Amino acid sequence: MSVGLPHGVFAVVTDSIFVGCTAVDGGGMRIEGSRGAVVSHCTFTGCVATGKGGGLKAYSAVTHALDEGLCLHETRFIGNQADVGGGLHLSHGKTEALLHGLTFNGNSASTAGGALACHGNFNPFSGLVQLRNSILWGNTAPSGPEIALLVTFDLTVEYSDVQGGASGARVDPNSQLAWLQGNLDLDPRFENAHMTLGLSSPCIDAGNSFYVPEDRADIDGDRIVGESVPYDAVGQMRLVDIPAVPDTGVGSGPIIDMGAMERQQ
Ligand SMILES: [Ca+2]
Ligand SMILES: [Ca+2]
Repeated sequence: MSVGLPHGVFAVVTDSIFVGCTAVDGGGMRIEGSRGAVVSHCTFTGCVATGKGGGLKAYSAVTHALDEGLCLHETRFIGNQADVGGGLHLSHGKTEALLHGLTFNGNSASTAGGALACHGNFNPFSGLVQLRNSILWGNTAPSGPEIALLVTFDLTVEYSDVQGGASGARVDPNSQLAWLQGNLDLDPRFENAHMTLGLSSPCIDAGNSFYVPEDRADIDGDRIVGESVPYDAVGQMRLVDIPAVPDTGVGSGPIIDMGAMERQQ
């Protein structure tokens, strides 16, 4: 079953697994012109869209423009397929999204954006998306196997491991890709199909702990939404230090790992 989130609502979807779902757009989930949305602690796997967004498509219509933004975090996209945006597709101007703690692996697009495609239609409004503490690795597409910025879209990337780096992304002439601090282009050394990081992974203790978003979905059920998100994508502690691994990231305590899965020991 796929889930569609319509105009005008503020949607919170958390702690869910979307397996083998199919749709024209948004194989697992489609968010269409919602007031805003939080999607966290989810897994999209084996979902197929014949159009856009194999796992998830989020789209801001002109009058319902995700005014309160999209926060998509601590979520895995594994082995999804689409024409554009094999894992995730964000479209139209005025979409503002924060993407944090995501892992994309094995997603494919037949046209562009194997992991992530951002498509802005309405000049001069460009969408603005911030991608932080994430891993995009082992995804495929003829153009932009990890990232495609189509028509007009701005994306910033920080403390993320992206195969092929900035030069591997497709960036259309009116789009901008800002490659900021802390990024890697190194094999994340997943040790299993859950995308757990192997102990030799360069992504361990390599993120920026200050970027952990607020727990707006209250994933730990303590009715405190202003604290930082306590869990990774599968409910393990989010901030864990691995003493044997040098801390290459940033933070005042344990350093977050890149991706959706925190190495626990
Ligand atoms: Ca860590
Ligand atoms: Ca460490």
